[in-house]
Amino acid sequence: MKIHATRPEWEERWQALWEQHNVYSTPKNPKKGKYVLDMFPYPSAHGLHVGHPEGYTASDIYARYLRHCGEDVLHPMGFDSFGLPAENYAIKTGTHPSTTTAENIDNMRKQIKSLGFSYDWEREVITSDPSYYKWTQWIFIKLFEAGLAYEADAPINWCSKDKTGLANEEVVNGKCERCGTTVTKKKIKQWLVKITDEKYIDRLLNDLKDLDWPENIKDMQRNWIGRSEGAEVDFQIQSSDKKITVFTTRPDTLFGATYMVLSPEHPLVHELTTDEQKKDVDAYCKVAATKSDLERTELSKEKTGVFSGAYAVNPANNKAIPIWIADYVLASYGTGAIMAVPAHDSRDFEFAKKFSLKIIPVVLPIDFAYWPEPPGSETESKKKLKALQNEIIDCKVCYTGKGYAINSGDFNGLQTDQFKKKIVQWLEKEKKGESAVNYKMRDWLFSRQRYGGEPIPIVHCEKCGNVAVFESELPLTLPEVEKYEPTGTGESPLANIHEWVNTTCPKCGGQAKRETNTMPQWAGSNWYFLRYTDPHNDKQLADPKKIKEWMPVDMYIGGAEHAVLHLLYARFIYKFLFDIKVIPESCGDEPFKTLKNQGLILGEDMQKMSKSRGNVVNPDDVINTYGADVMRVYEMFMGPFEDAKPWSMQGMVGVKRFLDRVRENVDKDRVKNTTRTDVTHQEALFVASITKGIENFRFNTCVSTFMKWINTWQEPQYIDKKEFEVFLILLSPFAPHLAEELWQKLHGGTPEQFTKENSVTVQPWPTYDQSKLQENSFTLVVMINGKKRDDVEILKTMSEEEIQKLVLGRPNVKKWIDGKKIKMERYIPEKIYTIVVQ
Ligand code: ANZ
Ligand code: ZN
Repeated sequence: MKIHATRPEWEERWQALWEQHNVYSTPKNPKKGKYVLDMFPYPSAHGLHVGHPEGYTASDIYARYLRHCGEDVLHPMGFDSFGLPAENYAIKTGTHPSTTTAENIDNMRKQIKSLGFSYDWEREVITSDPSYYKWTQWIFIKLFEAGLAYEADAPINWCSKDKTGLANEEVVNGKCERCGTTVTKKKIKQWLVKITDEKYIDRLLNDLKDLDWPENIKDMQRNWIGRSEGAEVDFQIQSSDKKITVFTTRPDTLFGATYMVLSPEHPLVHELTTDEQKKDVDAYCKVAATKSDLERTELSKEKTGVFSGAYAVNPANNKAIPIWIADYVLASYGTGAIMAVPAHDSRDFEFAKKFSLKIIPVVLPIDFAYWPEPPGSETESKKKLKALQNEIIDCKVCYTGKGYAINSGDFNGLQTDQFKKKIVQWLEKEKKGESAVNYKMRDWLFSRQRYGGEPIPIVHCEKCGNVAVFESELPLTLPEVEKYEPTGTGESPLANIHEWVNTTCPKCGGQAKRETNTMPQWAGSNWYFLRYTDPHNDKQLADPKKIKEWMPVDMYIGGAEHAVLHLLYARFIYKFLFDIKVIPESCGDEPFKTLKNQGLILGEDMQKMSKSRGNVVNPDDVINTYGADVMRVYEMFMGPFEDAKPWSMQGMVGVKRFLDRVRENVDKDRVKNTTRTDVTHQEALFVASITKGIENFRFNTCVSTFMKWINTWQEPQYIDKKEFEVFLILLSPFAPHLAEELWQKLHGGTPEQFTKENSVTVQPWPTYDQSKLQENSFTLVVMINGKKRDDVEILKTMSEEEIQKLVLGRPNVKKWIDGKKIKMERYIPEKIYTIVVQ
């Protein structure tokens, strides 16, 4: 659909005046400041996509609303600007990454500014700026000093095309997230950050419960941390003095452990494999090394494995059980070895069936609480239970639920939870095991073999080992290089700059070499919100006094794709900075009080927007044709903020018409001064609905309310100026340019007379008497032919006749009854209005 339109001329005019008059500068010395934060963008060459303005408009509405309410607000923006694309471009063209990045930032800043957001640009932060990454490096040194950043020789995910190590989260389905190359393992020296440290991991888990975040995001973090309670149990290897320790969440099934499995990478594999089995085992381990963890653990995958020839002793009953090697057991979880209980673990069950291994049932269900099929009558339920128990006893099914113990010696009859406790006590007494907790989360891989990142401020000295550079030498800046390609040997291009690499040891003054790996992109994004509180400080990361004025963030808005990693890393770093007293005590140790996730904006075809599908909407096109206000209001009107929703040109044109109609009231001189000083009851209802809508992030309902509101302005009547002013103040967070234009017109203000004080953006939020509203009105639901079609706010003072007239005149009702015969109408006072039409 094409309609003729141009961007309203006043939008750029007001943007310039707002900037000139510092309308959005952050208040100094706030008493109780409110911090409204967006996830800052990566300055990509493609510029903004329509998803950016969705979150930024929501946060802008919220920030503007808080200002109208008299709050001191911090609302900043910046750029997360280290990243692979600029570097890959440098490899292709030779253009320095910092040049490309600066151009992309300039372009993106311009685009963001064109939407009229109320950011305080004085506080912009850019993570690749040395004055910023000085403090990213400083944090690293603090982590290093606290023993939380360490070097380790570890197998890393290796992408042979990008020639770099990848974090687990950058590997998708065993392939490199960026280029799709199958990821292999390679061992090199890496820096890791100890996010699993016992001082942090349980805080990261437990503190989630007090956060005002979407529950699904909290669950994703919980699953990522993956805490399991259970036990470690030792199994003696037959005719050897070695033992195998396993981690199990079901120590109560110990008597049912009929074999063991080691992961192919387990250090004991080669030691215990017998000569006859050696060839098979070696061949098996070689193949396993090429598979990703995901491929190995996929449930649907046919199980593979090989017998080691060796046996271990089950500590519960002293029976010898065979030791197998199989890749469904991962080296990186628990102890890398398991006791297999095929009767009660489905992976083990499948494996045992395939290799004809023994199955001993040790748990029988007591009731159906753990069984998916709900029973019918009581006798039927008993029959079913009996049948199930028989199937378990006959090893026909694998039962993973709880129940009571059988085939478990003295423990027979115990129920699962009780059994777990008792057997752990027994194991501890016999010195054959102990209770244990395991986490899925691994330490955070904190180095990249790339040019584009903060240099890790460490020096390797033969005498002193790893030494941090002097803080006074920060920032340790990136040197100029000729070639940006990773060396392909696992080193970064910095390794080739000998003048830079060769240095002296800060401790002993002897010859030493600089660390040549750089930090991952997360390094700059896990603390940027602190820098906004004091962005130009060159003595401290931020003055604790300033941090105290704003932290914690009151409202954090961004995409759900950051649900796990960014938010987890940021929480960890914040807790660490809290512990070392960079964050004042009174701020608490959680950075983000409330979190909101925006939904994905899809193409008109309901598919994800992508170049190849040709369904991408370019924000610049929309702004240049319809203007920033249409873009803003439309994106809020599309649907509930958190939901995925398709773009619709038609919907956008509808929003344009709505804003045009608002403006025409002023153009046609329909707004008149009256003697009224107070808001009417009807207006109060609108104010209440919009206020609630903003507070609950129901911006789409706010826009509907605005539309309903202007429908009440029937010609030829005039609109009361007081009411129109209230309307403009409420509209201002959504469509700030139009609101300012009309506000100034109504008050005869010219651009020359403009000051911050007479701007619509600083007018107090209209108040209304909440109690009066509830006392005096109720919501009436209108049902037409059995379907809810409308709800109407009704004053208690209205007569039944007036209510009937109001209901039948509503656009949402007329739509369904016009041209039809009304067969029945019924009014249930203060509840439902029912209409049946033919
Ligand atoms: C015996 C057993 C019996 C198990 C039973 C389960 C059920 P979560 O809950 O995810 O922590 N396991 C332990 N280490 C493993 C590894 N490195 N690779 C693959 N599997 C491993 O899972 C813990 C359970 O996963 C452990 O409890 C172990 O199997 C298995 F009826 O031990 B169980
Ligand atoms: Zn030294």
